[in-house]
This record gives sequence, structure tokens and C-alpha cells, in this order.
Amino acid sequence: MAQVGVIMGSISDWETMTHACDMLDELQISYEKEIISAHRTPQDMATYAASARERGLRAIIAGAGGAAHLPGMVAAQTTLPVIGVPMQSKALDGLDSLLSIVQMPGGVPTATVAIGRSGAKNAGLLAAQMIGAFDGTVASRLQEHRETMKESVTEMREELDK
Ligand code: RP5
Repeated sequence: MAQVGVIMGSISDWETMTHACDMLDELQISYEKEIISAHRTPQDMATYAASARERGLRAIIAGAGGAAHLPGMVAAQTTLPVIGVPMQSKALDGLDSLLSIVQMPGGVPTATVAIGRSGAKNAGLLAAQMIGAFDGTVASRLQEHRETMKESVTEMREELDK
């Protein structure tokens, strides 16, 4: 059973959202992925959000671009934590996506990560951290990931000293 739902408004978002899935793969967190559009398939969005908890999901990662309603509208229809990933849109370089997601009115929190690839990666990590708060095995994997990052800096320092 999937623990995390990864949804996106368009196939054009996949090249970004794949980084969230890569992170979940690395941390051995089960996930499902789907294209659900807030404006093109609003009924699918409602059904997905309303059924997410009973289907066993623990968190949802939602990527969208432009007037990016998907994360907030999903968050409005579930009490699971929702993490919004702003796509780096062509017209406004993702500032439109970011502001659309981050400026949720009080009452329906939608966690918002950075624009684009880094945000997608962090969304995967953040979902894992939400699960890791109650799962020691996942918490250990997250700690290992931090150690690996630390070691990469040691390698950078050695490279600098060459
Ligand atoms: C949003 O519109 C999607 O999330 C995507 O980022 C953006 C553009 O969609 P396409 O025109 O590429 O399908 O719904």
C-alpha cells in the first residue's frame, strides 16, 4: 500500500516531480503517482483528496505550475499533510506557482517547498520526515542520508585542497 501520493497537474511537471519520487525510492517509502489537474479534472481531484486517508496515504506531494491551485485545493479536502511543489513556469519562472501555493489563507495549511527540482527533492524528504516522526526505520534512513551529505562535503574539501 502506498504511503505517499505524488500528484501533478500535467505530464510536463513530471521531469520535476520525478525528483520527489527518486527521493522516496532512495528512502524506501512506497508511493503512487498520478496526473490530476485542478482545472481540467476537478472531480478527480476531489475524489483523490477525499479518499486519500482511507486508502492509507500518510502525506500528499502535489506539484503544479502557473495559477497552481492543485496543492491548496487538495489540502482543502483532506486532513493529511499536503506539500506543494511550485513548477518553474516559463512565463514567470515559477514565481507565479510559488505565490499561488504558499499564500494559503489561514485554516488550510499547505507546506510549500522551493521552486523546481530542489523543491521536488525536498518534498520527497519532507514527506519521509513526516513518516519518520512515527517510524524509527524511516528515521534511521533519514539519518543515513544526512551522513552521506556530510561525507560529500568532506570530499569537496579534499578536492579543494588538491
Ligand atoms: C498546470 O499547468 C500544470 O501543473 C503545469 O505546470 C501547467 C502547464 O500545463 P501543460 O500546459 O504543460 O499541460 O496545470
